[in-house]
Amino acid sequence: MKKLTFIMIGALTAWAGSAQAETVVFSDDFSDGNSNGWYNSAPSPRVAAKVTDGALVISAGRGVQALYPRTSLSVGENLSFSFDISFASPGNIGSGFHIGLFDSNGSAPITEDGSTGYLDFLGIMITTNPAPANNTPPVRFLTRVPGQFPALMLSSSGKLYTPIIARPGGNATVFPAATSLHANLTLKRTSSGLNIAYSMANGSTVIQSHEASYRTKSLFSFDTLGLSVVAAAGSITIDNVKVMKEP
Ligand SMILES: [Ca+2]
Ligand SMILES: [Ca+2]
Repeated sequence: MKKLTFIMIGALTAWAGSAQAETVVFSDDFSDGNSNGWYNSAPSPRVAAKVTDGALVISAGRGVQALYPRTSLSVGENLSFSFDISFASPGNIGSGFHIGLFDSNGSAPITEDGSTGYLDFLGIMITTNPAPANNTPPVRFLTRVPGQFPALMLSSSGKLYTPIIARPGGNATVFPAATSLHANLTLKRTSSGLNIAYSMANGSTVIQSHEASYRTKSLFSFDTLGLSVVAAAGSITIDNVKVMKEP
């Protein structure tokens, strides 16, 4: 009996080990040369966001969204959204660059550019200033107010988004122009809500980061990612986009 128990514990440990593997929910390195599955905020197809040299170039003043399989988090699990990004000419503009993870919240799947079908989306959006002029903390964490506006994330106005924490935080770093940076936004479900962690790294050096917790009883499922840049913040190029679920 002792031996059997030992074997069973061994089997359970092996099972737990395999269950802890991370799952790739979405990935795109644009090596196929097209932006299929990505939808931009402009109604004219493929103008505001197109693939060049194996990366997605997003015009200044535009946003993109992509849908991935709806992923729900249990306590202790997290969803991480990471990508490489290069700013052509990072402009000094508050809330100039946005990263978001959203839940379509029962809306029909988006299948076209310039869609106005985002009205009821829920989600978390972070904004930062790509080139702050002084030491003012530039990073804001926001939640979307559903039922207010049919587009998703170009505007971060108070009517469309509510701050999770009143004061912006994070390091006031000027992003180097035309340099590949690595961005990460991770949402971890806790017993009281979500822990939100954002970082931007240049090589192995983290040049901007911020973290906060958000009390929620319901926002634990996500199926849409988004990125946008306001006009004065310059165009951006993104690559190696990945959404992972991790235990
Ligand atoms: Ca593609
Ligand atoms: Ca690529």
